[in-house]
Amino acid sequence: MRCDVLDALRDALVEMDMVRVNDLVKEALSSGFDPMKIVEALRSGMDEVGRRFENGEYFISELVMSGEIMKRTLEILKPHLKAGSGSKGRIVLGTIIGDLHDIGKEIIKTLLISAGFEVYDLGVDVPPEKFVEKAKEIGAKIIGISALLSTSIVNTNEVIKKLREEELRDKVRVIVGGAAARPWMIEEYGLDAAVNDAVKGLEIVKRWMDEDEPTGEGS
Ligand code: B12
Repeated sequence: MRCDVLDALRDALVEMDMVRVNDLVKEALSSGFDPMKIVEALRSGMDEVGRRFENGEYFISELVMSGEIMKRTLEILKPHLKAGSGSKGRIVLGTIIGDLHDIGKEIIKTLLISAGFEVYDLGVDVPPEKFVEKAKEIGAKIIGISALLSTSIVNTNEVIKKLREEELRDKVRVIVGGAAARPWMIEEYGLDAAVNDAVKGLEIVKRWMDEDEPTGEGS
């Protein structure tokens, strides 16, 4: 089914019309749209910006500009993402080394906090050992990694190797998200999950937290 406000929002982001994006987000919220549907419309706009960049139609300046609009818009949406209560557990989060993209990371972080998780955000360009050190320090059972560049995604395997070295692999689960995340990485890199959708990622994390200790790789 066509949805005019969300389609218009996507187009306004692609055209980098910040004022219109702002107005349409407010209109969508007051019309009762699920905030995650709004996020997905914006993400689809970002995908189109990425396609235009690949085709040589857009340049770095457009990537920067669309990123800025997306970040500002996220600030409007954050208070509308459902609030939870109590601590459901600790999660270490960050964007893998070599990668500076952080918009998707901010979205999953907001969802996790809203669902009641304690999130330790290490930022962007995070070396594999930092994820593991932090998880060890705070006793986190989950590491969440954001990865958008195909050149950096392989570094998620280093997190797994480090966990094995520290004999923590059976205690900590690793989920990778972001535009570069693909299911084949689960087997290839020894991850527990790979998704490019924050809502699916949140469901997986909640399920893990409801279960007992992890049973091993790929569980
Ligand atoms: C905005 C943008 C930028 C901005 C980033 C601003 C910022 N603060 O993040 C800037 C300008 C800095 C940038 C730079 C570059 N970029 Co860029 N960028 C993009 C763009 C257009 C949008 C990314 C985005 O924010 N999407 C919206 C968010 C919401 O989507 P998302 O990250 O996928 O997140 C969702 C889910 O995946 C999930 N999620 C995300 N993380 C996590 C983590 C967990 C644990 C979970 C569970 C879920 C989850 O939640 C979100 C909501 O559902 C993409 C295009 C694309 N299709 O992704 C290119 C893109 C990622 N960039 C690309 C490139 C090439 C670059 C540069 C190398 C360009 C250059 N020549 O310098 C540099 C790299 C810099 C670096 N070292 O990181 C390529 C990567 C190609 C590839 N296959 O490797 C893309 C795909 C564009 C393209 N089609 O060519 N970029």
